[in-house]
Amino acid sequence: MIIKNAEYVTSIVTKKLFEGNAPEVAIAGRSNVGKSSFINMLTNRKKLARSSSEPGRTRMLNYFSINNGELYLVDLPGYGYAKVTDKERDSWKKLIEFYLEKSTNLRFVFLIVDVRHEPSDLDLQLAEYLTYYNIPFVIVATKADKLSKAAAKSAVSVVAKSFNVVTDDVLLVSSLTGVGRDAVLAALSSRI
Ligand SMILES: Nc1nc2c(ncn2[C@@H]2O[C@H](COP(=O)(O)OP(=O)(O)O)[C@@H](O)[C@H]2O)c(=O)[nH]1
Ligand SMILES: [Mg+2]
Repeated sequence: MIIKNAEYVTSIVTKKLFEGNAPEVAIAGRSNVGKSSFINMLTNRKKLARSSSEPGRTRMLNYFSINNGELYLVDLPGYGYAKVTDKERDSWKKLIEFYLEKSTNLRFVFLIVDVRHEPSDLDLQLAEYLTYYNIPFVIVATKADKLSKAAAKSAVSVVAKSFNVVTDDVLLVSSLTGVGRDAVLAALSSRI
């Protein structure tokens, strides 16, 4: 697909969905893994989804409209950030689960991991959760620019093995350089 334009639509902080009339694709992953940067890279907009050096601060679901409402990208709150209270963590989890279970327009989830690290238990739990609810997901290994080509290739196989998928099912991207952007857009086209 070709992304011609993108704009911020709304955020939700409570269990009240935004009901647009278009397919939705959610972006999930640990806090600071690069979710917002991934959205910025896809949309060619440096500051559309705010990328922050202060992890764990996205407490909302943020909706972005692509091509004037052809599609919505939904930036989910990141998980796994240590410096939050149990109560906060619990309310984010409930919000994410509410969205994943109740959104009728959700087509699939981009599950973002850092290519340099083995997926965490929380990443694997999310994959299991999505499988349980029959929500398709595409694994994206980001920050490819931080490794050499060869190292990135073997890191992708580690990620694939953890999720029990083949390496072709893991999209290697860099939001810094735009590597992998075409493959992500192809995944979008074929799944919405
Ligand atoms: N080198 C590099 N840095 C990245 C990449 N993606 C994100 N980052 C950096 O990682 C940090 C967290 O990114 P952000 O998009 O805010 O993560 P989020 O919390 O998952 O939304 C920021 O400092 C980004 O600049 C990437 O592909 N390459
Ligand atoms: Mg973010």
